[in-house]
Amino acid sequence: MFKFWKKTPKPVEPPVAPAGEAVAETPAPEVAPAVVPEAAAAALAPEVASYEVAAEAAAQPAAEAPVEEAPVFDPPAMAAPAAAPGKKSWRERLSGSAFARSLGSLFSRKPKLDEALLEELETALITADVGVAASTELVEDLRKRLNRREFDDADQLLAALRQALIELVTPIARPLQVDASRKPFVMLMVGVNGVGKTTTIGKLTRRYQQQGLDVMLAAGDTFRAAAVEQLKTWGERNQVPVVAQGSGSDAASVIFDALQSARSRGLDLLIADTAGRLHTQGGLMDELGKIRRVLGKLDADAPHEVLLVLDGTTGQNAINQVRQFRAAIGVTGLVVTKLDGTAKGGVIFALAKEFGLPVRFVGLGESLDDLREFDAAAFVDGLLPAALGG
Ligand SMILES: Nc1nc2c(ncn2[C@@H]2O[C@H](COP(=O)(O)OP(=O)(O)O)[C@@H](O)[C@H]2O)c(=O)[nH]1
Ligand SMILES: [Mg+2]
Repeated sequence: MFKFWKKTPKPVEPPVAPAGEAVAETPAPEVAPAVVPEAAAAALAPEVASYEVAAEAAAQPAAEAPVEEAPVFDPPAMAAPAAAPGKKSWRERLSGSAFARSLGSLFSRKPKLDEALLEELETALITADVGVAASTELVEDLRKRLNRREFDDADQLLAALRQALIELVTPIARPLQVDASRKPFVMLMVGVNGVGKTTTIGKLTRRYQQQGLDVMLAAGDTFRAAAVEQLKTWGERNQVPVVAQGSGSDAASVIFDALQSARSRGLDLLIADTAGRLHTQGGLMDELGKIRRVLGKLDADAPHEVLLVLDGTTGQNAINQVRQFRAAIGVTGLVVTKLDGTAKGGVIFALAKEFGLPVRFVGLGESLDDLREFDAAAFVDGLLPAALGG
């Protein structure tokens, strides 16, 4: 197993990898170290579907392969996360959020329709990360309608709130369309550390495979060896090839190689991981721009989707992250993870109000099933008291 990767213990210095900006700007062919020898590439083809076959490739002279040191695959780590016994509902997943709990307790008291209720509602929304702008606007609209005597009781006001919340997020519930005419369609995952980029890649791999797409992964988080290993584990689980170089290598070069390899094999989808980074890390933020420029040498439109992954528990900080990553590389879609558990739940409304960027997926837990396409009504109903019915 993994002999191919074990093969060459020589120092990892990608032969013609774009080591710096200057090199990255050279014409594509020179930037293109084959990440794997052709034979190994073939051995990794999805239809072969086994890393055993890489042993054959190991028999090849490993001359030009920028191979990293022996990532011995650890079988216990391979145990797939227990598939949820029966997919959990949005409400089951979201009911623990501050949003669901505070609105639930507010309306279960059968409150009187008055200014105090509106103020309490506004506080509850702001506290649940809906953001001041969106909360104020929502409540202001309810206040007008209350004054026009549109509501007979608190339940009617709640129903109006539900409608307004759905209207707020419906425009951003735009699923990601993997354009089949792009071969491969290139998806780049970006975000700060620990938000769930790599885990989401694992879940997306499974999802797209089930849709019949041939997927390849690129280990563009070259910062930590563990990050490369984590992605390979997902590759192994799903039996898809993972293009990687040693940790410390150039991320743009790894992803460029992967695109070349995926293209030459006619694969449908390339999903590239990247290292977590903060806007304060100027060099790392610049690296994103470099990734785009280098990919552009092979496909002017790549990456076709830049997915910014946001941790749903970070609240308003998510807004800043969108600004920063938009400026650094441009963002075409969002994934909001960890909405289960301790998330306050409201950040998606704040994002909708502020940016209008599509939320492609949400993470409602750690199992494979828990990455869902964002569904505006299901989401809102998962947050609001069940009595509302939906
Ligand atoms: N509860 C929960 N945990 C998640 C979700 N998505 C990711 N995680 C966890 O978040 C942690 C960090 O994930 P990882 O993919 O390594 O983050 P990365 O640094 O952005 O690549 C891991 O423990 C994941 O299992 C989610 O939707 N819900
Ligand atoms: Mg990661």
